[in-house]
Amino acid sequence: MNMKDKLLQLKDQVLKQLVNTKDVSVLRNLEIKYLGRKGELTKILRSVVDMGDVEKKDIGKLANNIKTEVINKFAEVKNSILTKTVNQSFVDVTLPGKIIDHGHLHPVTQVQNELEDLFISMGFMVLDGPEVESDYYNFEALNMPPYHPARDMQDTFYLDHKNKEKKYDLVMRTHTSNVQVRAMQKYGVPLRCIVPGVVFRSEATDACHDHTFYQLEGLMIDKDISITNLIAVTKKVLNGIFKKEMEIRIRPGYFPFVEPAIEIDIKCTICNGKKCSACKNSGWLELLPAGMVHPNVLKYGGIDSKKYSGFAFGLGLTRLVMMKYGINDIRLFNSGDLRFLKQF
Ligand code: FA5
Repeated sequence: MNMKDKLLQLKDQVLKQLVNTKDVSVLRNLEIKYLGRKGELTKILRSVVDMGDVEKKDIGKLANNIKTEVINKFAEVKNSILTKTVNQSFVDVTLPGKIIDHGHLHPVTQVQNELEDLFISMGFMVLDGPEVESDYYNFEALNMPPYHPARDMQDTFYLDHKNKEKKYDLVMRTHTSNVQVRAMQKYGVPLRCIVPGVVFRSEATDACHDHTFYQLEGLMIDKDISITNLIAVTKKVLNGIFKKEMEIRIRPGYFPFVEPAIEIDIKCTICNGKKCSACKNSGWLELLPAGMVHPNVLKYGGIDSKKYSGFAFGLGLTRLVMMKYGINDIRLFNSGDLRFLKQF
């Protein structure tokens, strides 16, 4: 093929490709391919120098004309692409804006805040405590030495950490009771505090048991505190949360750190006492184990048990939220499922 035909064929090829180009970056690549420093058209123009005089004149003129035509076509296509893009990205400022989804507090946190307000109104302070706890504060200072069978009631996760005696000594706290002796040591008597927080158990989960859940500990120590104070405070709080008179049931219980120990149950709000899976077919839900602080625990906390007495309770906060909102499976709380969470 002679040079003239080659040039005309190249021109056709470029123009055809330009007709189908809708994108600026594709256009730029074509420009480099044909008109760049090593472009196909540029190469031909450079080779004109080495041609004979007659050919140089004809081919040179043709090549220059084609180059001008191609450059103009590139500019035209670029313009039309840019105009279209601007038109497409036109913003109608009169359109209503997009609503941005706001998050909100988790239902457990919402109820925790309500409880904190109720307890603060009764003169309790709100304390925090470590979630990774020493075996001492989680068990031993609560009258549960290493051999004590009551430790089995709260199967736990031990951390891979040993003390000087080569014993595992750190646990994920199994209850908020770990703060009882800490609070006594730090604040002394009289003492009125609550401790909301997350706790962990090595637990086979079901509708009312999770491995990670919330409790709210309560502790009141002063002169002449009796179990009637405990029942009065509990009733006030439950009625305040459920906004109605709650039916409760009190049974004897057992925890080594309180004596006597009681279990305060509420009537299952999901089946209204008719028995369902959420209340393990009993009609009642175990919500609030409690009792009078054991003299040994007061001693660990540096408090004279002959002068002072106190009550303690460990409210199952996540269970309380289940009952308040009629949720029949505790595992929903940690599921992260927005369909569930958006309902609160
Ligand atoms: C305790 O944890 C004691 N520390 C409570 C206590 C404090 C007693 C002070 C006396 C004085 P218990 O293991 O029963 O007790 O748990 C307390 C509450 O937490 C239960 O009543 C229940 O409501 C809730 N709970 C227990 N295990 C689970 C679980 N796996 N999932 C969800 N909630 C639970």
